[in-house]
Amino acid sequence: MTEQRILEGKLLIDGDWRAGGSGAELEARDPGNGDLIGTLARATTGDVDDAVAAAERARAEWAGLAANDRANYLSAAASALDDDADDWAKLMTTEMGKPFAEAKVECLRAGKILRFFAGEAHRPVGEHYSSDIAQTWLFTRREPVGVVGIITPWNFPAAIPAWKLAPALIFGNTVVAKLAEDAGLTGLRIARALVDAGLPPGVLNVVLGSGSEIGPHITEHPGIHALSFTGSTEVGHSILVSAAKGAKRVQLEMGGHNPVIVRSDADLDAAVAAVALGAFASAGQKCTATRRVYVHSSRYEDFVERLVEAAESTKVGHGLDEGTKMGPLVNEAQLQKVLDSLERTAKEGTVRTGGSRLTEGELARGNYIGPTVVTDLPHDAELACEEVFGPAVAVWPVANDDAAIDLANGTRYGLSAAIFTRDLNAARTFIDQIKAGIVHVNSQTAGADVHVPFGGTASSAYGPHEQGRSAMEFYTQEKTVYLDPSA
Ligand code: UN1
Repeated sequence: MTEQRILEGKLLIDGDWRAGGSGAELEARDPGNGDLIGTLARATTGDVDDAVAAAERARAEWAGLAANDRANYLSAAASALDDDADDWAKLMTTEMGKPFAEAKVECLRAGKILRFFAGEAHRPVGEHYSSDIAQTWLFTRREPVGVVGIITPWNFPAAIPAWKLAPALIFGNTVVAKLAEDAGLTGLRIARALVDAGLPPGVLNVVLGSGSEIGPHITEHPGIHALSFTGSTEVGHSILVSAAKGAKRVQLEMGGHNPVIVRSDADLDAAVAAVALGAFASAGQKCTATRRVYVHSSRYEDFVERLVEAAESTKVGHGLDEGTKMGPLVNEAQLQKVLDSLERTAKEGTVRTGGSRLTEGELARGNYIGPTVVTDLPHDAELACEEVFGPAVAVWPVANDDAAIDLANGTRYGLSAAIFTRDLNAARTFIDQIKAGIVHVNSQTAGADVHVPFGGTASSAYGPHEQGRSAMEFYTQEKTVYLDPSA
C-alpha cells in the first residue's frame, strides 16, 4: 500500500502557521493499521520562546476586551466545530484510535465546552460586601492570571484542549498550548476554528513535539504564569516541582485507578454494562476508566460470568469499521507497555478473557489488545494498584460494604468511583467514605458533564478542579477593591 501524506500539522505562533525552528517533523500514524496520515511540526525551545513572547504581547489588549467580545470567538468556533464534527471525529479515530461513535460524541462535547465557557461572560466574576468604612464600596473581582501554559494528553484530543483553552481565554488570559504528539492534528482543529473566527494573533499559540524535548522549557519558562496539565501522575509531579521553583500556579489532572462496588442488591445488568463501558471504551485509555470491581460474594460468580460475556462480545477493530466498539491502543510503545504488564498479571491471577494482543487478519496491522477480565489477583498486584492504561479490569469478591470501601480506597489515587445499589443509605455511606473527587451511584466511572467540577483527590489531582465554575478559580486571580466614590 502506498503511504500518502495527507495532513500537515503546523505550529501556531503569533497568528502564523509555521514549521518548527529546526524543520524537524513527527509522523502521525493510524494506530489501527499503521498508515501514515500526516506530519506534525516539531517545536524547538526557541519556538516556545516565540510563542510565550507572542502571548505576552497580546495579553493587555485581550484582557481589556469585554468578556462578551471574547465569548464571541468561542461561540463562533463552537459552531464551526459542530458543523465539522463528522470529519473531525474521523480524523480523531485515524489519529488515536477511538471508535468513530465515541470520537463524534467527544467532538460535540468540545463545542459544548466552548459554549459553556462563552456563557461565563454573563456570570458573576466577583462579590460585593458592605465595608467597615462608611460610603465605601467593597468588592472583589476576578482578573486574568496572564500567560497560561496548557499541556494536554492524546486520549481526549478534542475535549481536554477545549476544557483548558476555553476558560483560559474567556477569563482574559493568553495561552501557549502544547498538544500531545499522538493527537496533534485533532487538537489543532480547535486552534484552526478559533483563528478562523478571527482570534487576534498571539492570544492562542500552539506548539507540538515531544514532551521530553519541550515540556520542561514550558513548565520552567519565566514568561508563563500558570500551568494546567493532564497526564500521568509521574509527569504531573515533576511539573509541580518546576512550577514550585517559579512560584507558578498549577492545576494537575493525573492518573486514576477507579473502583466500582457492586452490592448484593444491585441491578446486575446495569452494573455489568457500566463496568464493561468503563473498562473498555477508548480501550481503557481514560483516567476515569474502571480498573477494579468489588462484588458482594453472593453475586460474584454471576457478575464475572456476565462481564466475561460482555468483554467477549465487544467488537474490536478499526474505529472507522461499522460496529467497532473498541479500537487499538494509541501507539506501539503503549501497546508493549500494557502487554508487558498483562504478562506479569497472568502470573499473579486468573485471566478470564483477553490478556493478549489480537493479530487475526487486519488486526495484525494495528495495536489491538482483547478486552481483559482478571480475577484472583492479590490486592497489591500491579494491575490492582497501578494505572495500566489499557482495556483491563480486575474483579474481587467482598463480604460486606466496609471491606469493599476499604479496598476501594486502597490505592494512591482518588479520581472517580461508583457503587451499584438500590439502598440509598448504602449509597450515602459510600459518598461519605470514598476517596474520590467524582462519585457515581448506578453509573459508570467515566464521563463528565461540562458545567460541574471535574477532578480528583490524593495522587489524582492537584490545584483547583477543572470545568464548571471551578475553572474560574484557576484561570483568574482575585483583586479586592475599596472604592469611596464620595471623596
Ligand atoms: C471522561 O471520562 O469523559 O484524561 C473524561 C482523562 C480525563 C478525562 C476523562 N482527564 O481521561
